[in-house]
Amino acid sequence: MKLVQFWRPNLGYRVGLVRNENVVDITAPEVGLKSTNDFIENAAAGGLLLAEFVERVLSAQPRAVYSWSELDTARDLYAPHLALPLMPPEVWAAGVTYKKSAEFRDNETGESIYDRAHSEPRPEIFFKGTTTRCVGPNQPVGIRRDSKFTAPEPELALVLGHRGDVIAYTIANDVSAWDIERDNPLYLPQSKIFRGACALGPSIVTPDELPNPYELEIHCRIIREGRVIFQESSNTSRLKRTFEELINYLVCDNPVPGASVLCTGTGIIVPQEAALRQGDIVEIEIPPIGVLKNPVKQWGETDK
Ligand code: DO4
Ligand code: MG
Repeated sequence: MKLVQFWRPNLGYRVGLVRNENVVDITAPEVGLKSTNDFIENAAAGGLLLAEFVERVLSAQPRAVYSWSELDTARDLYAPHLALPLMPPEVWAAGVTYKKSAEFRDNETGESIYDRAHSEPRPEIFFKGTTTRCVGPNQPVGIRRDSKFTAPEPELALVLGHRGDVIAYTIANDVSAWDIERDNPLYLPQSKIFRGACALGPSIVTPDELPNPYELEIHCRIIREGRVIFQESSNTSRLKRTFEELINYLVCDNPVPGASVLCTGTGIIVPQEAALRQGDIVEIEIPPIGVLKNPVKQWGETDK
């Protein structure tokens, strides 16, 4: 099952079930189901899987239907558009889970700290932010004003239940200021957490639709002035870690709230020549989750 959130003028945020090229509005405010988070909480409270719970709600009454193409558009308060597929109370991320990411970072610093985190039993896990730092499909991801080399990190992300179970999958762009991280690994939080540093979406997909999440193709494209200036693909089969391993370390004596997200690391490394610039478009595609597309915004003096 594939779910989205979208904005409907006059009605506010809605929850949608994606069926082929259409989105069925399954919001039921009369019974407290106004957001994806409400669906997640209510499913857990009733001891049901998210997909099972949605099926029950769906059968209650006829629903409005929208076409995907109508919703897949930039944010405009006066027009329906896709939004963040959920509001994660916390976003966490695992790092150097792919060899390529560890090698790139060690080459940059001349150290082997990344290789050690790649190889040792304890994974690298860091805090990535809250909903405030997240953007949904078609909303701008950011470049900090003090960074000259910010890059997208295309990642499969896990939506976690309150017991650390995987209740859905989504796409994340762990946008990172690599020059700040390269200066000194102790600057990691500043390279990772800022306005528009995390894009999520376009949908969340429940596990029944992704029988093997360790065999997913991940494609990334950067488009500048209508031209593809970078494209590369990876596959989750190259992940060094299992999701269980990552989650066990994440939730070890750490109460992560339900509907939080864990990004699983990047296997795609963008060269410095393709560092993000104002006006670029980043597309990350993981079939069957969809294409997460975001324009890039350079933050500056006028942005408070
Ligand atoms: O410490 C570096 C962060 C690594 C990361 O975010 C990744 O490999 O995806
Ligand atoms: Mg990352």
